[in-house]
Amino acid sequence: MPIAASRAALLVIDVQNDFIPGGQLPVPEGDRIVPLANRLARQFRQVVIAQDWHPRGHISFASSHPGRQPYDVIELPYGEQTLWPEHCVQASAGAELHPQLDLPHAQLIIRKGCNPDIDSYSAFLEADRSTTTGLAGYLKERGIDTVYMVGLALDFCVMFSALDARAAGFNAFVVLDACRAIDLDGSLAAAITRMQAAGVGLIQSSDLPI
Ligand code: VGL
Ligand code: ZN
Repeated sequence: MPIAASRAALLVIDVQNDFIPGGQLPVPEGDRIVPLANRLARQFRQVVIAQDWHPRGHISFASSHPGRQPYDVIELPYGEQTLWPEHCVQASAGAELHPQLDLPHAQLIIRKGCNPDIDSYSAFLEADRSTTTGLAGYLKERGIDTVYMVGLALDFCVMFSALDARAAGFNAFVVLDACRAIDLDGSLAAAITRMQAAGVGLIQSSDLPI
C-alpha cells in the first residue's frame, strides 16, 4: 500500500536554521537532508512539523548558568541536562524552518521547549517526562498508528521523539539517511542502540516507495 493511503504520518523534526551549518547549534550536514525530506513528504497525506521554540533565557542554554559552557552536563530537578549554545529563540531567524523546506501540505507545526524551566527534545513529551505536547492525542484522533521520522538531530530530538512514539503505542520508523546527528561523546551510537531496543525501525529512504 502506498504510504499516503495508510494510517501513517511523517514527522519532520527541527529542520531549522540554527541546526544548519552557519546556525547557532549546527548539526554537520544538517542542510543535506532537506531535498530528501521534501521528496519523502510527498508520499504522506499527514505531515507534522516539529519546531524547537525556546524563550529567551531558557534553562537549556549555557548562558543561563553562570560559569557553565555549552556542552557541559548539569543536574536539574528532572535529571541530566546538556547545556547548549543559545538556539531557536522564539521568533528569531535561527528558529525559522529551513527556507528550502517545502511542505505546503503539513497541517500541524508543533512547537516544543517553550517552557522556560524544562527542555523538550521529544515532540511528544517534555524532559520532565510527564508534560505532554498533545501530539500523541492529535495523531490518535486522526487514526494514525504509524509514524515515520526525519530531521535533526538524530541522536537528540529524533531519538527521543521515536522512543516516545513507541511508548505511546505507535509503530515508529526513523529514515536514517534523512537525518543527521550531533554525535557528542558517543551519543549517536548510544541513540541507535536505544532505538533498536525500543523497537524503532531504522530504515533508509530506499526502503520506501519514493
Ligand atoms: C536539539 C539540542 C537542543 C535537537 C534541540 O533538535 O536535536 N538538540 N535542542
Ligand atoms: Zn533546543
